[in-house]
Amino acid sequence: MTTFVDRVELHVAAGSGGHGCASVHREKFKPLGGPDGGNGGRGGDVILVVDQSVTTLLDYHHSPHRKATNGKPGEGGNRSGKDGQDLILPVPNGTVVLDKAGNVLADLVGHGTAYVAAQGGRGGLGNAALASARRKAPGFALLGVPGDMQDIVLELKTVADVALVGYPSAGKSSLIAAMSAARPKIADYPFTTLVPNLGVVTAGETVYTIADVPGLIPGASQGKGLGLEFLRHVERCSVLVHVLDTATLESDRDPVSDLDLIEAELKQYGGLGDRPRIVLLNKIDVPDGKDLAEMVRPDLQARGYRVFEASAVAHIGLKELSYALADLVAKARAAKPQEEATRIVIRPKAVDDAGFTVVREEDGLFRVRGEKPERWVRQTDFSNDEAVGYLADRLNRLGVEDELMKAGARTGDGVAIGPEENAVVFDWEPTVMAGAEMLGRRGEDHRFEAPRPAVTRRREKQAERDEAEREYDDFEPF
Ligand SMILES: Nc1nc2c(ncn2[C@@H]2O[C@H](COP(=O)(O)OP(=O)(O)OP(=O)(O)O)[C@@H](O)[C@H]2O)c(=O)[nH]1
Ligand SMILES: [Mg+2]
Repeated sequence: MTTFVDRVELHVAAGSGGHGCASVHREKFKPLGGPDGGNGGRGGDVILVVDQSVTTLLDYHHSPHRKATNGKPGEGGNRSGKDGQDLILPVPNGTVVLDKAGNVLADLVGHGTAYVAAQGGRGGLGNAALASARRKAPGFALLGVPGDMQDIVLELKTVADVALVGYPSAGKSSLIAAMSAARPKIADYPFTTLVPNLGVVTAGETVYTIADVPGLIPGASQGKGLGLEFLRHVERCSVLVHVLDTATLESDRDPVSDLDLIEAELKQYGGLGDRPRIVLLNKIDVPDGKDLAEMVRPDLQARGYRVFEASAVAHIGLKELSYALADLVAKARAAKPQEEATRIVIRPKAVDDAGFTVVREEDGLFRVRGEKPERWVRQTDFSNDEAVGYLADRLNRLGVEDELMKAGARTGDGVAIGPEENAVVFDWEPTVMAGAEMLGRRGEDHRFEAPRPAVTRRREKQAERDEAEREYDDFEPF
């Protein structure tokens, strides 16, 4: 079984953020020196980057699971955890990124063009960063957010100016070898070429790229031979060359019927009708081939084609061909200015960061969806009451409580935060939250409290109000 490497499914996982650390500074004779837990590091991203020296997706076929490293947890003594390393995955120029449903996420053209396929999770804040006037000694830290996981499909659509199409063994790869410095595999059996080869041709002032496509045979559109799927590589080319074999030993073939057949297959594939075409009669170094070429030339010209004769092996007629192609390429470029796409970084569309929704579902469950509430839930250590209280405060501040109330939620109703398959569900207890506020604020450690002058207390009150107006998220490093 041949291995196709111009389409792979890739499973990428970004690194998770490191957990924040909850720690209290300790010194001799000063047992409670204040919170000093550092922040967790950010998880690494998985980034696809176009690298001109990479020509196939073979690597990803062999190992389709890729993961960036996690951020390290924070430590006591205000030490932040190290960020995870981004994982850079080099891909060929012309790689198209799709989701599993086939939607195009990105079309990567131009050396250095990058696409963030999975974003690393944020590191959790340590208790030092969570401390505030209101919450002097938080006994908790935030968890790191798990990294993004994505299943994507990579498809290679070779970016070349000229595409060579034709039967197997017509000499397409031989032509690339003769016209450029590329050294593709050449052999006298069909389907030698399994993935397109790319060569760079210089003709006078013009430099252009030329690619071959695995050979086509009758019925390719029905999946015969290597099928039609390689024609996607032709889609981006601006000029097509029909490479016709004048020296085939197969008795039922001749250049004209070969051409008709390949044209029929191209038509079946579709979308290539507007590309200028050139006909190349190859292998004229063979005496019978030269005769046959002379014979069919008028026929082909009558069909409106410009006809060239060449021998890839004996290097006949190649200069003429390469200049004619340069001419067509130059015209195509003039008609469509090359889009320079160097070093563009494409990030997945940002999710709507601000909003959230509350929906009452059929079974009476209230479902909260939104980027922030869902992330906050993931950052919460549910074994720590204080951390849960902090989550409640955050949700409150965003207005989730109010919306739940408006939607008709009552004490004891089930509330789910997150999507069906990955939600945190709890019983709603709005009064407990309010009550907690009366009993004593979360995170206050009364051992710190000493009698203070009125002016200090007033300053603290103001600081509390200031903090209340601030969005909690502002503290978080991104
Ligand atoms: N005599 C002669 N033989 C040629 C010429 N061009 C190619 N060949 C031979 O034809 C055979 C097939 O050549 P390739 O270049 O591998 O053909 P291809 O079109 O790339 O074939 P696939 O990759 O299988 O589609 C090899 O044995 C070549 O040496 C030519 O101009 N003259
Ligand atoms: Mg070949």
